[in-house]
Formats: sequence, C-alpha cells, structure tokens
Amino acid sequence: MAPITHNPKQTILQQYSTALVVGLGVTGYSVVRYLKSHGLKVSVMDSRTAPPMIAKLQANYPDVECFFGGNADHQNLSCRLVIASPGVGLKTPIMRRLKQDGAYIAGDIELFVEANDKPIIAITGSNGKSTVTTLVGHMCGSAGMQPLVAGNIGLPALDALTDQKKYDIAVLELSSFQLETTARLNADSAAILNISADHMDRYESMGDYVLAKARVLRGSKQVILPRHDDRLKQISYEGKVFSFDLDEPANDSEFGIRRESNYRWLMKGSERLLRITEIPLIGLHNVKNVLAALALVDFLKLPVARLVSAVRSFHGLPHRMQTVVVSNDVAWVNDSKATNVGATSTALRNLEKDIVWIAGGQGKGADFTELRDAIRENIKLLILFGQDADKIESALEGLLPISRVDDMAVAVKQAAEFAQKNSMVLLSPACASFDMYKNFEQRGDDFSDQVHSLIEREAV
Ligand code: UMA
Ligand code: ADP
Repeated sequence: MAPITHNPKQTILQQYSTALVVGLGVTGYSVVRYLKSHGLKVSVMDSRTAPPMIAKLQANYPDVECFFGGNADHQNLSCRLVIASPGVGLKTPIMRRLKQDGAYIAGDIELFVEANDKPIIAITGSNGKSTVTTLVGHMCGSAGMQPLVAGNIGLPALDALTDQKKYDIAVLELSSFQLETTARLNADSAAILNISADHMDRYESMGDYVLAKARVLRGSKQVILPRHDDRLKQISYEGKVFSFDLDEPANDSEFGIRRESNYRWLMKGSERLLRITEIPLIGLHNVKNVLAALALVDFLKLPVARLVSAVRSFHGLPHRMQTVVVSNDVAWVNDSKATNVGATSTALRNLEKDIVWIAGGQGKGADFTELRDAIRENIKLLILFGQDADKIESALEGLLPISRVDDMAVAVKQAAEFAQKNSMVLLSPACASFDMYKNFEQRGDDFSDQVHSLIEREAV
C-alpha cells in the first residue's frame, strides 16, 4: 500500500470510503453504525470468536465483512483507515502491522470531535473521572443547559451523538486509551484530575501513561490541573491554566479552600463559592473533584447559585464509597470502582474508623508496595481473594493481619465475624474485576448481595 496520505486539514469522512474497525465491543459497534450511516464500506476485526456485539451487528449490518477469532489478524486486513477500540493496544502485532502497511489509525473520539460543533469539556485522570464528568453534566443541566455526557463513562460518544440529537455542550470522560487515538481534541476546557499508576500492563512506563493522558490538553482553550502534582510539571499545553487543590488560592486562576472563622470555603481566587459541609460526598478527594468541576465549567459563566445547588444535590455514583447498609453499628461500604492502587490508597488514607478491608482481583501490572504508605493502625484486617492476591500479600506482609479466602461470600462472612462496633467493612479492591466478574458493577453488586443476605440470615 502507498505511504500514509492522511490530510489533517480534511475530516476522516471526507478522505476515506472504506474502514476497518478493530474490536467489536460497544465502541466498535457505535463506530460501525456511524460510518455506515455516512456511506463507508466497513469491515470488522475482533480477536474473540464471538465478540460482545456480534448478534446486533449481524442483525443490523449483515453486509459488514467480519474477521473474528484467533486467526483474524493473519488475514489480509490492509485498509487505509483503521478505527481502533480503546481496549486495543496500539503496540499489539496487528496494530503495528496495519500501521506499517500505511493505515491512518484513529479512534471513536476523533470521529466525534469532527462531527461535533458544540463546546467540549473533557475530563481525564487516573481516578475521579466518572464522578467529575457526572457532576459537570449535572451542573450544566442545573443551569439550564442540555449536556451530552459520554465517553469512557460507558456511553460511546458516537452513540450519544445519534441518540441525543439536541445538546449544547459535550462533556466527555476520556481514558488514556481513547486519548491515544485522538489526534487533537480542541476542547474548550480540559482537565487531568490526578495521576497515579494504572494500566501498567499496557504502558511501558509511567512517563508513557502521563503522555497519553496529556493528549487531552491538545488544543484546549482552558487547561485544568491539580496545583501540586510533580508528575504533571513536565507536560506542555497551549491553553490558559486554572489550577485546583485543597490549599488557599493565590489568584483568580486558582481554585482552592480558605478557612474563615469556623468555615472552610471552596474559593475561586478571593470569591467564595460554597462551604465544604455543603458537599454530600465522603472524603477530601471528593472536595478536589468538586473544585475541578467548578474550574471546568468556569468559562461558561453559569450562575454560582445554580452550581452550588448542583453540588448540594449530587450524591455520587454507585460503587464509589457507597454505603450499602449500616447494621449492628458496622458500616458496609462498596468502593468496587477502586480498580487501581491510587483509588484504594486514597480511600484508606481518608478513613478514620477501624476498617476491615476486602481487596484483590486482577492487578494490571500494578506495584502494590505503593499501598504500604496508606496502611495505618486502624486497618484491622485485610481479606484477600482473586488472581493477584499473592502479589498484594507479599507487598503488604508484616504490616497488617492478612486472611486469604476464595470468593466474596466467604470474604463477607469473615468480615462480619471480625468487625467490631463502630467500624467499617470496606470493599476497595485496588484491582480490576475481570478475573472473577464481568465488570466492577457486578463485583460491587455481589458484595451488596452477600452483605444483605448475611444480615437477613442473622436476623432470622
Ligand atoms: N479486542 C480485540 N483485540 C484486542 C483487545 C480487545 O479484538 O487487542 C476486542 C475484544 O475482544 C472485545 C472488544 O475489543 O470484543 C472490546 O472493546 P473495548 O475493550 O475497547 O471495549 P468497549 O466495549 O468498546 O468499551 C470501551 C471502554 N473499554 C475499555 O477501554 C477497555 C469502556 O471503558 C467505555 O465505557 C466504552 O468503550 C465507551 O466509551 C471501560 C473501561 O474499563 C469502562 N475503561 C478503562 C478504565 O476506566 O480504566 C480504560
Ligand atoms: P474513574 O472514572 O476515574 O475510575 P470514579 O469517579 O469512577 O473515577 O472513581 C473511581 C475510584 O476512585 C473510586 O474508588 C473512588 O472512590 C475513587 N476516587 C474518586 N475521586 C478520586 C480522586 N480525586 N482521587 C483518588 N481517588 C478518587
């Protein structure tokens, strides 16, 4: 095939008439639908024999040529335009080969950016993305706007575009995977919330991971960053910087906290916005999330009263520090979405109560010794299960009592036997769930179900 001829001054739709979509999950399917609706000839490749969206594809697009299963990447798949799903690493043999063959590789977000003509607010970071994305959407909605909220949060951006025809602002949660295949986002306001190690099975180094995240800032008019994060000091951007953190802001481009008599206020420079106690969410990390959300929407100049009422009425998302039940003075808390070390150590550091901590799963190449600094005397027992339990146990050995179990049912039973009054049982796995569950929601639901049935059995 001839060398790459992609012209960045023209859109993808203007330049290509055929495309190969790699990965047939929700993103791949949304891309097929979008490209077909614009008249492209589309083929699909997936390493699984029966990928998740196969039935829907065959029912709605029977003419799409499919290459499925282990041998798919040995087929002659050359194509000038390749749209990669986020889960498909660009360094996998098939993607390297397609690139060598001269293909232009993009992702669904690049297609979205080309189709969209409304302002974009973009959010990435290792943790807090879904919380901040939802809160920003809620703020915009409370102020009378019609936000489109999509991306890594679960709704592919191109599906949101089709389903929700009328919107006046796009609020996108973006993973490092999605950013790798987005040439230039040109957001109006873009944030990197925080950086801690995640997906180290996909990146060669922390530096590579940070560079992928930093792509969110490309072309952004406003850049929102935490004030004190050394890992973000090296990155470059063009837009005006607004920073957020828990200390006092020094000027109008800083969001932070000021203590005044008995109150701690969230501030933009010298302007009071709301009191910390008005935030219904648990933990100082969520105060940071609220500050980031306020900074992200600042350019819209929405009425402060509307923003404050949005914060007051935002009770967070399921599976993030969610209290399942308080029974016999023991709080059972589901933080199943803590799928990396950063989220779990934030949770452990923020809790004062005695804790029975349930963790484990698929570690994604994480260095679990980073959890050591978060272990304090109030963590009375760690109950471990799942694929990388060995690794966690050896990283934390000697710091706290550790018990090994086979599954959630036994973990919950053992936690109930051990937990004292006024303590908390916390599911905060520090791992992905895919070794034992479909996703983190199913793992969190299993935890809740086991807790409720145990309490009901004890009540009989
Ligand atoms: N596949 C291949 N070859 C590969 C890898 C995957 O063929 O090398 C195939 C799989 O066999 C599967 C398909 O690709 O059939 C799945 O595609 P995908 O993994 O890109 O998943 P989607 O269903 O399209 O969902 C993706 C995001 N998933 C990932 O990034 C792994 C979803 O984020 C996102 O909500 C959705 O797009 C809509 O934008 C999930 C996630 O775990 C929640 N994200 C990671 C995170 O939050 O940490 C980044
Ligand atoms: P993401 O979409 O980035 O995974 P979520 O809002 O879904 O973020 O939260 C994921 C996990 O991270 C949860 O365990 C939550 O309690 C924790 N978390 C939320 N915000 C932060 C933050 N700012 N810093 C660290 N951990 C956080």
